[in-house]
Amino acid sequence: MRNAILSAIFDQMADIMEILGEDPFRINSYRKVSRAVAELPTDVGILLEDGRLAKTPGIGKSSLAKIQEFVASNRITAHEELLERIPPSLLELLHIPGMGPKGVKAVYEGLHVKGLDDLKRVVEDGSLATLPGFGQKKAAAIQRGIEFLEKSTGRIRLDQAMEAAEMVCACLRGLSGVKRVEAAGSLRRRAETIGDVDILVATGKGKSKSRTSPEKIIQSFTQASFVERVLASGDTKGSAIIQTETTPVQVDVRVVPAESFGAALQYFTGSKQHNVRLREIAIKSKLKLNEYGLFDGDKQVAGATEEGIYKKLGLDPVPPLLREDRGEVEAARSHALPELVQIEDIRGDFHMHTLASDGRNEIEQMVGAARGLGYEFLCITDHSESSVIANGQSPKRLAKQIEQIRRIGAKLKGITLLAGAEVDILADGSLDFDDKLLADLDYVVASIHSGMTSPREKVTMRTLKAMESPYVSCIGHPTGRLLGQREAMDLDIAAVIEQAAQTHTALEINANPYRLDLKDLHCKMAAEAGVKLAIGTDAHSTEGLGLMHFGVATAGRGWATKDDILNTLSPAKLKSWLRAKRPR
Ligand code: DGT
Ligand code: CA
Ligand code: CA
Ligand code: ZN
Repeated sequence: MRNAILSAIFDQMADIMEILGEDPFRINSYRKVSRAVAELPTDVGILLEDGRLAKTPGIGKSSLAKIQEFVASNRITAHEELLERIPPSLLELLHIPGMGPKGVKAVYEGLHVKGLDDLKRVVEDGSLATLPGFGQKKAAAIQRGIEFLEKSTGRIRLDQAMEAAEMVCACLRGLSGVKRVEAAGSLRRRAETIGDVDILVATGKGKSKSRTSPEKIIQSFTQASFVERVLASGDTKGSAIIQTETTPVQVDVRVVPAESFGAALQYFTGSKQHNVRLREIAIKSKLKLNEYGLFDGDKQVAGATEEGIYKKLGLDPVPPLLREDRGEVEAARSHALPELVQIEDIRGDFHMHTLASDGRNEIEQMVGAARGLGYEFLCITDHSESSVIANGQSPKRLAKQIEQIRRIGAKLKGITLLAGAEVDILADGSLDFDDKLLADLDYVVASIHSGMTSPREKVTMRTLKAMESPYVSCIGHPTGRLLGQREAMDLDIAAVIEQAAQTHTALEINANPYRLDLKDLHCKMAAEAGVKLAIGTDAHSTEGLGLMHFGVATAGRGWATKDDILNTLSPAKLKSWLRAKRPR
């Protein structure tokens, strides 16, 4: 997507200027543009043309001119000029944990380091440790950072981060004197990918012999069996790479006294941008906000709880899912924060596979698992014929499965079994089954599983056309991305949302942590346009139904309330919602 490339260019311009030691004001403004562009809902070209881009906060006149140049020619002269002023390999160093633009500037100027090999050399010969501002400890941290970078692939998925957090939390919760253990950072905000896991530990007041000291708490973490490598181990802070089932994960643990726990939790939950806004508000009220508390001079006026801090700043408490500086601070001030959908509101699941296609369990087993989750409905959606590798069903097999579903459903009490299918959207936008068969289903999720790299016009046309069918209830995993594996299709998401609104079609939030598709920002756009969102786990086994919470978190990050989510309807209301699109 063009916006992502443009955002990265502005970020890189800021990095280079910082390495060159240029005007901090301009550096900061480029960072702002980078972020603003990354969050634009629509292609920059379109927003530029209709004048909306000029009105976007954070994008000034000179940046606008650069964006114009980019849209017209796919390049920015100022960017290319900046690139010529430093060795290109210098930018690689920014990926090393512990090396920011300032660090790169220092090694470039002080030791003539031009790339990774140079940096390794100055680490090994000891000259980095003698460079002002570095020292033994920092040099060692950078050495470990280099090793980590060479082994790791960068950001991890939410489920992987959660697994790591659970391992560490479990090991810390048992210690005496530990009052609370919570995950903070991007994990607490349920961001779609996670850089590292941040864990906070609260200890009780005063000293007692039986109580574990903060230093001992950190040691319990760094000496745990799952730790692969210790990056840092201090009095109140430790950092290590731990090995989960699928990936190494960096975990930071910090120990704070109970009276500062709320402040620390607020600070380390972030996001950084959200915190910057809060600090500005504090300063305006002549207060000081940091990870130890909210202070009036030397007096702590809040800090034990997060709510206390928000309240003292004149804000309603902001749910962690919303802390991205996307309007939540303003909403908190005017008591207009949305009441986000909760997992308890969810009455059923829309997307799952059984042995009939590529799932691992029988329909009856899926029903049992759904009951166990307290659901009132579930919908079986096996693949259609064109999905050959997924053992998609022929029309004949589907017809038989519908009969089977009706038979099983008729005997059930307290839970409604819906007959559905995940139907492929074919290359021309037509559907894999004919209308007569589709009409026998209660729910149809239509998905693209092929030709995902086709141009924007093509993938968008296919999606829009599928929604024209009166039998398509929902578009499945609309952008097709797989986090860390496959880019999203170049879909015109605004057009898809408009069509969904016009045609009474829901859009899926696929809850699988590889997908989270629609993603948060797209969910927000859809909900604002009045489009209903259907959360589906895309379960391929009974356990898969347990992924629902990832979808609910994504919905929440998209500011979705109960009303926006189809899963919160009773079976009766749901059926009438689904019938509304169909011919009478
Ligand atoms: P990640 O790890 O990249 O997925 O994202 P975060 O948000 O977990 O970021 P991380 O681990 O670097 O820092 C955790 C939180 O600490 C972050 O969300 C906000 C806070 N924080 C870190 N550095 C700064 C800073 O320079 N200024 C402010 N205001 N907050 C910071
Ligand atoms: Ca983090
Ligand atoms: Ca961190
Ligand atoms: Zn599926």
